[in-house]
Amino acid sequence: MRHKIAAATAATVAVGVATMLMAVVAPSAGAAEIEKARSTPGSDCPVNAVCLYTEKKYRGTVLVDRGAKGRNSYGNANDTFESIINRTGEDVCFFRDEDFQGPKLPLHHDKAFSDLQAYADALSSHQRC
Ligand SMILES: [Ca+2]
Repeated sequence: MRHKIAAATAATVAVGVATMLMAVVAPSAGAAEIEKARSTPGSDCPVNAVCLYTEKKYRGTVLVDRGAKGRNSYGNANDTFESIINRTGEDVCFFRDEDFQGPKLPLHHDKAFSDLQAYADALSSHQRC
């Protein structure tokens, strides 16, 4: 009788360890998936948002704007962006100056510029157009 109880206890412990191992493995697999998603440039830009990146090809620091009115200034981030994505479903115009002033760069809905070229490190506002 004692042996049977001991065996049952050992089995319970074994299951408990297996469950703990599963719990340890599962989150790390999820983290790997997130890392993979982030490694695809631009994949961090959500639907209905405008995303501006401080480096070409949608890399570097990203500014995500979900506002329907756009931005009349990027503040300290003015003149720092080198690539942009428009996932708003509407055409968006980017401007060299604050308050939608200066030379204008239109970006059609669901399009992107991987290299802003003449507009690199120059954009300071955007709005629907
Ligand atoms: Ca500017």
